Amino acid sequence: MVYDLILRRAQLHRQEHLVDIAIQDGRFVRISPDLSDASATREIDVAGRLIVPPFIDAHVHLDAVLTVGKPRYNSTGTLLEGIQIWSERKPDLTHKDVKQRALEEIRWEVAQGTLFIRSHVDVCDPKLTALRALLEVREEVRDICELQLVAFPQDGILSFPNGRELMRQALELGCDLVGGIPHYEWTRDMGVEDVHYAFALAKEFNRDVDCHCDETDDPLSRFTEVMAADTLQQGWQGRVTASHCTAMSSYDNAYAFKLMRLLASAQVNVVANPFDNIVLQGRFDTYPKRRGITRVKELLATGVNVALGHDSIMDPWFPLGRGDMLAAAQLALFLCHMSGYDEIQDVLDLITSNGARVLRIEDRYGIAEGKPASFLVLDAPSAFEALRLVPARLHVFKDGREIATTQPARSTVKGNLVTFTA
Ligand code: 17E
Ligand code: FE2
Repeated sequence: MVYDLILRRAQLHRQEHLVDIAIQDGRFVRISPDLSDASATREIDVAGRLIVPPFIDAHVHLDAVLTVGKPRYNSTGTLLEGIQIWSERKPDLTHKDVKQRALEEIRWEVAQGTLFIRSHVDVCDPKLTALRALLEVREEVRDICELQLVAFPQDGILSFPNGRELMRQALELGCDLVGGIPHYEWTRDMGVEDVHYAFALAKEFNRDVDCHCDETDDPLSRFTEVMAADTLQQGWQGRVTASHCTAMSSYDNAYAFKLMRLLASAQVNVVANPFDNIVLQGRFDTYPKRRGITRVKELLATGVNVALGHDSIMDPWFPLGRGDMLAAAQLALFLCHMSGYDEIQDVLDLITSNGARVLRIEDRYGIAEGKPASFLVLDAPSAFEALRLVPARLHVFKDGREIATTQPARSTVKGNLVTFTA
């Protein structure tokens, strides 16, 4: 048998021994400690490097990427000023502008191994300009990246004129999921209604739910519990994601533990966004300054599925970023105190298998015989080293096809003692 491709001496996450991996017709067909009796049209000796399934960006705003500084930079660094700047930029959005920026950023993500992306799209725009553009992008990038779009009411469902109808229109146009923003509605009651409306639409259109929820340091912002209750009442277990949930880091512990158990029993996923959370939260504090990222480690210990998003790449909320989910994972490791050896292994799951569960793509995700041959070759031998170095993604494959390659940077110190490569 001559396979299409064989990877030799591959390290898989959490496995002890190296394996050879054979790929045929776009799928993994054999994974075995030794395929030395088999050959292939192309063979790559990965020499003990880590092979992982593609990274997943479970939360980003592709309509806003690469707009930083236009019309102005965020000087307070708050979420609120970010929303204000975005509302000034929104009237100037054009179909072409949104498409060009989104496509550029998707290329950055793909180059670095992220092949599944869930993007929120602001629908508080009577013309739905960004949504129409991103619906086209979703189709145009299919050969390199799978994109899910969430109808996201940035200015509120109840607090924005015609908000309910715009959400409905977004779903009719083909949005994949229903979003929400309860903590930003004018009142607590309106926030509760924001969540109920998202679930009602989800039921009507048979869609999953992913709301921005409790993205604030206000310890009294308690809408994640409403999402969990609606999930249970509607029988939507496994189909719901609460994004950000930064208030959870400010809740009283007694309440936080009650909530985390409720989320676990409702099988609600939580997505944290380390770049934006650490930059946007804590802005009304002096010292000590809250970190503002949700309780990732404790949620995992309670049995809640947690994944990560990049959230922003050069936009009114976060001016920096390069679309690298491995860098996001490294930051989460620092911010969430997940530096124990086993915890470092878990951090890799946040941008791989846990993300796959959020996006509900598990049937076609992972390195196993029969699954589509989508994977990355990292220039590191383990999760530990990958999170230490944030190394190059040497090869990026989707369905057996190589779609990106990167040459690692090499440094040489010209003294007489060391040659250091990184
Ligand atoms: N909008 C929002 O409400 N929160 C965010 N973190 C971003 C946009 C990036
Ligand atoms: Fe977000």
